[in-house]
Amino acid sequence: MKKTLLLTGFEPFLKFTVNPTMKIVEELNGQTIGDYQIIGKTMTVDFKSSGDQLVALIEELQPDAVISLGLAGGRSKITPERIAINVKDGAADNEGHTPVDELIHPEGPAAYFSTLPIRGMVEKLNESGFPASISNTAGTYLCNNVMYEGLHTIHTTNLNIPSGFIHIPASHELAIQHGNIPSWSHKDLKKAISICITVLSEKSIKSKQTP
Ligand code: PCA
Repeated sequence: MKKTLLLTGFEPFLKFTVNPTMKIVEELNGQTIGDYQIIGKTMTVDFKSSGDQLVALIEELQPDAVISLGLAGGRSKITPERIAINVKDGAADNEGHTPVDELIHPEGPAAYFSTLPIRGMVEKLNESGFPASISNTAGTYLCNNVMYEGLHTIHTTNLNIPSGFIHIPASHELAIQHGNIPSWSHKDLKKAISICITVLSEKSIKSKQTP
């Protein structure tokens, strides 16, 4: 049976005039990878509304899994995130908000672990020739915020679907604009995310078959 995957990216932010995650989710929108039909959506970089946007998409689309993507300009590898922490703090978002040491949900736990098969994703990416490693911090900016909000809503509504976040390096297009940052071709970034979705699909099948 076909399942749906909500795949989110972000609009450009700070000094980054394009966000490679946006193009990936636009191009993968409507495609099927493994068991998953992909619904691609782009979210705003806004501390006050990005979390609500993700929660609304989960309520409306009732996906069977959620993967959110974000740009980590300066990282050289694909990095599935292990953990989202209950903190908002950082540079100005696209609306000019600059929260300092704030909790995302005052009643929420300190952190949530990703429920994506992050180890399997990293292994498969490396086997396929793509540099990847697990990241132990998604930061405290919008990417952490959206990862926490997704896991929090899934946990508090007993949804029991896999959810998590993958940071990607800059595209060549961005590196040309910003000089000294590691970059990948758009084709490789998109292929790497497709591999992550394949792993999610295979791991889900396995866990269904295991008594
Ligand atoms: N990366 C930022 C926010 C949007 C994006 O693509 C982050 O790492 O928090």
